[in-house]
Amino acid sequence: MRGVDLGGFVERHCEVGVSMTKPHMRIGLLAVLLTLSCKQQPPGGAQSSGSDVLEISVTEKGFEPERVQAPAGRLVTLRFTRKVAQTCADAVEVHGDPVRHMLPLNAPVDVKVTAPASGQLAFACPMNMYRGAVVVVAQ
Ligand SMILES: [Cu+2]
Repeated sequence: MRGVDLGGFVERHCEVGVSMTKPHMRIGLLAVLLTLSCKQQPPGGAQSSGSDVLEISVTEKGFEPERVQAPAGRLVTLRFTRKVAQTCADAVEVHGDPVRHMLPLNAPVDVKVTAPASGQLAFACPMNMYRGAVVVVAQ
């Protein structure tokens, strides 16, 4: 009876234990940079035709203005511009829209939405701390 050579076995299993810890912020920044490079329309791009553009800034207070108005059923463009580096609102989620829209610093991001028939359409940062809404108004 020969003893089993455990040397190789142990070595192989020790290699797996490499830690891949990365700071959360690093990942967030990477996501922002990726968004910048592929999906962004140039700032000051054509503000053309048809749909209303509603400008919303992200400041240290959150979304400003917090509430914008649109006629019932109207297709409107929410143009988010994040103006502060340190905020948890580095992205926005619109109710009913599965896409998380990243908000790079100082780069306007257009999100087209259709105003509901009545009431309001809410949007918020991913952690739902800063909130805002498109409020339906009579024409
Ligand atoms: Cu948040």
